[in-house]
Amino acid sequence: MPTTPFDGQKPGTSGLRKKVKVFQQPGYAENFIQSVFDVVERGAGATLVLGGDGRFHNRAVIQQAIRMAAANGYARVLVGRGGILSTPAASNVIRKYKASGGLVLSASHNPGGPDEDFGIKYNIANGGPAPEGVTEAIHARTTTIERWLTVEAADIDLDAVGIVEVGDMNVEIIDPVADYANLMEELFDFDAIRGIVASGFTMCFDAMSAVTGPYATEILERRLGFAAGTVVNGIPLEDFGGHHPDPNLIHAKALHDLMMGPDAPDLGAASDGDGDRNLIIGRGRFVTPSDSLAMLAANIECAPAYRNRLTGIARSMPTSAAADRVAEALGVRCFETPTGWKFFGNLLDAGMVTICGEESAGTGSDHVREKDGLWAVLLWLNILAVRGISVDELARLHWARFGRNYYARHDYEGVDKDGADALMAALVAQLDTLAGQAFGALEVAKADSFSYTDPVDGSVSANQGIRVLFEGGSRVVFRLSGTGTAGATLRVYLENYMPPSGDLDADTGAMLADQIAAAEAIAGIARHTGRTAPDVVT
Ligand code: VG1
Ligand code: CO
Repeated sequence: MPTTPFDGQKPGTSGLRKKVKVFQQPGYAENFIQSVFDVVERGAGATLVLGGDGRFHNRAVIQQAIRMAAANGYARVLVGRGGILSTPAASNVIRKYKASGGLVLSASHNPGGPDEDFGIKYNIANGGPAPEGVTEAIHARTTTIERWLTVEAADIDLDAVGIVEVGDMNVEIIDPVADYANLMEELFDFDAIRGIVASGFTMCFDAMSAVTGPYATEILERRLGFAAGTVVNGIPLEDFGGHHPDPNLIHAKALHDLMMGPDAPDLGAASDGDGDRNLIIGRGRFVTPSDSLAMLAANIECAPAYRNRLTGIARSMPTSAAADRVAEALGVRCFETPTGWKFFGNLLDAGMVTICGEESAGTGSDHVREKDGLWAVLLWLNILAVRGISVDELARLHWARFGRNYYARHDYEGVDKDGADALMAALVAQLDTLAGQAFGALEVAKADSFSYTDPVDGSVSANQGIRVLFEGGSRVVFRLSGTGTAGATLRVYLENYMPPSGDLDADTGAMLADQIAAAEAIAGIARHTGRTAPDVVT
């Protein structure tokens, strides 16, 4: 007798994401949370961390999760004041206070509000997203669950730091910013950054009315001395001011325009709804996330906490191979994982990699087990301060040494799910015959469906995207999003490598024109989706 409207939807790349209206159905969030509590490992006296990006419905779910945690035998819950914890800050709190795990409430860069998106994700004791084995178990539980447990208790005051009791459990409301800001101060050379700020280095940080506002204001303006007003859109709003809190060139267009204009500060940066993504733009120079990973890795020695301890670099499969060249030059290992931060967890725990990144504006390191937007901004600042150069100069020097991976991602959003599935099925059906075929100027060298075997626990994740590699080293990758909430989203990733001897200052669109044409010819995007152009190019 299932007591729930939960439709057994599999949690995607980053947990469960649905429209707020779906989450508001009686028993829906409760089913998912109870399924988590039923299957995850924890000892007696366990601590749970709770926090979210502050979007609409955040507080309601936090109050309910507190009552349910009390009924499920947790001894202590740590909640960010106001129900706020950025995703990387939640990861840090889980690790620092040795919690058995945490519930992170967010739909990341998706819009918020009564008619928009909500999400819940479970992070394990290492502070990272639950690995596939755990998410599979949670999902299996949601299909059989018949009850959820709660205590009868009134809502608590989420805005007052301190300790209250709910049932037999202590609820501790903590400052969401302090622990995180202290960690950043331990990792980076704040004196060096203060030095360039004092000599006139300027920046603009767009918090996109999302969770990073309070974090950025504390760290950039209060601790590093950037002028008041450096952080814009710094107050978290339940609907993000009606915008997509997605730090890309479309949704952070105002920042991009500023950085390309005459009044550009030295650095422009932004983060997403839950604070785990980052956008980096120098004066007149956009840095692709794939390049950012490579450039940060190549210069990581500038940051005190990383000196002499780079063991390896990991990137998700669709991320460009720019980082691979850095790993090779530095003599450290390089790993290619499926999309989603959870795949970096084992590598980080085993000390096999120090820095990780994804093409989708995610970069992070072994300091927590999530990607971390402000961390990436601070590492950039640390590097620029120590090297005393601009973002543009750093990028040019990097390409002159390693070559340049021209790169773009084309997203076809909200397409018909059957069409998207048919497109992927047709790609799979062609895999064995693609090699040797020519598409315009390009000849296919190899095509496969990406499958990953975790080098630590041996688990296998198959069907993680279709890779088409061309002679000469360029490539196209196709995969369907696991985070959308409407229809399907097709992502097409395009990459073309230019060695140091080639043209390092070309237009990205022109450099990828052959790959774009080949992608259409191979996948029949227009035929399957009815779309002749992507909705978003990043
Ligand atoms: C997207 C990105 C992926 C990222 C995931 C979660 O997933 O492509 O790289 O890890 O979002 O990021 P998908 O399945 O839609 O391509 V976040 O900031 O939403 O936690
Ligand atoms: Co995010």
